[in-house]
Amino acid sequence: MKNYSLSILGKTSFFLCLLVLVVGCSDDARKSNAILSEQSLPWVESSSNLTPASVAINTFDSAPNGTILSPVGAGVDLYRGQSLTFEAMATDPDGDTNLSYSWSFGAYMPAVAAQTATVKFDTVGVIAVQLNVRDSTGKLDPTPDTIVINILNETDPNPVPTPIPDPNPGPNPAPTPEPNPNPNPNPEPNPNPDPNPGIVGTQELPITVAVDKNLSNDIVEVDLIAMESKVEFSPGVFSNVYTYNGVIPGPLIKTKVGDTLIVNFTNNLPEPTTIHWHGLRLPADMDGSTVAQNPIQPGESFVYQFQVHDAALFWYHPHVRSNAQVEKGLAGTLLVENPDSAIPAAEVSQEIMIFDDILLDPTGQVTEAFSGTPEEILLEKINGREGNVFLVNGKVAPSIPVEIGKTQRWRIVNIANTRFLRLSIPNVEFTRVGGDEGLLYTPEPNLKSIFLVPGQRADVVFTPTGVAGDSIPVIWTDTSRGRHSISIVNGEVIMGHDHFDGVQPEREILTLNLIDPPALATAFTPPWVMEPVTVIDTTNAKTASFTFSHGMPMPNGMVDFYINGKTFAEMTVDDALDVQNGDIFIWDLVNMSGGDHPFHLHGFFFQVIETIETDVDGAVLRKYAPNQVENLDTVNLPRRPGVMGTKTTVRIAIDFSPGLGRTVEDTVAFGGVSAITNGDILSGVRGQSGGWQFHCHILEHADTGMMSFFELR
Ligand SMILES: [Cu+2]
Repeated sequence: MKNYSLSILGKTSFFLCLLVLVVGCSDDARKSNAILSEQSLPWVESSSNLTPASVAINTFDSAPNGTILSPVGAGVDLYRGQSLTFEAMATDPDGDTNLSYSWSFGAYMPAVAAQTATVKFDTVGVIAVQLNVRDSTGKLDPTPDTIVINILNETDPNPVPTPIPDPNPGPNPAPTPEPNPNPNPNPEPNPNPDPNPGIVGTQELPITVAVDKNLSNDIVEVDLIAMESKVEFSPGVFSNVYTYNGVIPGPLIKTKVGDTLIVNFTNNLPEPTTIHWHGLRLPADMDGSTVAQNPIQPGESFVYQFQVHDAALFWYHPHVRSNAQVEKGLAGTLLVENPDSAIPAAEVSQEIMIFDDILLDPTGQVTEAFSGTPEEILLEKINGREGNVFLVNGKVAPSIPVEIGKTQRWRIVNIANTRFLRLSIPNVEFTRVGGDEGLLYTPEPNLKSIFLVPGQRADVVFTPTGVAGDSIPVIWTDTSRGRHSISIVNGEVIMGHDHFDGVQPEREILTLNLIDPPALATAFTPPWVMEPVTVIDTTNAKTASFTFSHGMPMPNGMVDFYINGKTFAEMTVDDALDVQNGDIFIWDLVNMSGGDHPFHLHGFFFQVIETIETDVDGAVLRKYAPNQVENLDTVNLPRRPGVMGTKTTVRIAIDFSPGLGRTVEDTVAFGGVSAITNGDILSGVRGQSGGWQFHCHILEHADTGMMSFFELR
């Protein structure tokens, strides 16, 4: 066994190696050993000579900073019901050997504090096991070992993959008189048959929580590793995915207002990536967009560090080839809590609900972005990608217990590439208490459904009623958003109205199993005023206008999406809007196209002033304003109200004043897409000056050009 040295902050350093002993649980012991030796541990030393007592795993390479050599790919395969014994051995150069060890197993099972831990795995799925070692001063080894374990359901070590989703279109809900050569551009699986009988009945929706390895009360420090993994969305079928730390969704990062978040990020993907912190007001050089940061290359690391200021649910995802990387699994949540919230944690039962959909092929693999025939490629570009499998917290059609009479607070995020989310529960009325950027000024009660475009969040409460033993579905309902049909006839692209738009079959994506509460539950009613909102004063605002449109679809599958008539790739710094620190702006976001576009602004809040529909001559057809002023980072731009030439304009206000720890200094050499650099990001003053992106959050549209940026000076 080899020991590799790690150098860490300051004087302390550990010598660490990790031992995994297989202690089979009775009958399965031999099988377990066989599996480990034959197929599952490419990174094990002397894999030809495995015995149950001496499987040594080198979790670190010889790099002085202790780069994690493994896991790459699947990691360890185990069967449900089997046990693994983990043994950690570390020597402390301080010589007092007063080390403490703890193991974390995501949210699936409790953490264990010991040098040796034997753990039985009863949950099918992917579990990242992390080892944390502290020295006598309490200082944590900054590079904990992580092992990814696939817990399999089958007893056959080589299960024959069975197709899960039915990629064929469901039955046509209504015959249509108009000829449509391609009636269903976004194939839906048959809505009725149980898509995943082996997973239905899951009693919980665990989300792995990132381990905070920093002792300071106001610093949260976590490690994220982007890696290739396998997950079992359907029993026995392993999908090759991308994950943060081996789990889908990525680890939940828990912080409180004012905390400094440090994320030690390593890219173990075979392609470059970044992390964008969706909705966060952070320094420009931490934003992770491609005008803020050069992509992090495979094998490279990057430290994201910023303070969190707003109590809300945020999420993080790549900003490089985001349509492909997010679809393959890279997305996680960041919760910033306010200990003095108007909704005390003790009053409600809080759940984080991460909704997604993915497009799996008949073998259970994620379909490549923009693949297939030119017609299929155009459909994915024009309409965005909608998947055939719905995921709630990474699970297919899960069930969760819900206490009757106990108010549920659901923090919902829609991380789908494209799918608009309209959720309802029969006989339930929701009260929306918060959105993208935290609690509303006043609650919005009596809502029959919750609507979220990709990227948006909602904070809702409701109180379930009924009888213990009842099961209640959570239903997704389609929304008309301007989907198009595409056909290529004689080398000519014909784009038409899609009669499936808004009428796709309903789907039951989650089941609530009603249970009696342990004591008499009392419903919680949020206060009438929850959080003050500062209305942006636009008296002396500057103005800017951005049009959202697309070019002609070509028979070879090409189509460009534009902001102000250009794709992002065509833009130079000369195209970027100039913004001065302290400016107040009114932006007109003008949708000229026949489809909706969810607009997302990086790094700053905005407030919607009004929405204006105009005819071809510019005359106002209709105007409407939101119910209340709300801070947003994502808003839907509804499609034009009529024929080409009509427009829908969403008018927003943005305050570019520095603050929140952000100064006006520009610490990074920006200059737009042609001159990006990482700069020396961890030294000096941290500014909000720099390049900031805004784009459509239908990721296929963003990737096809509907993305722009401004320069803040
Ligand atoms: Cu769009």
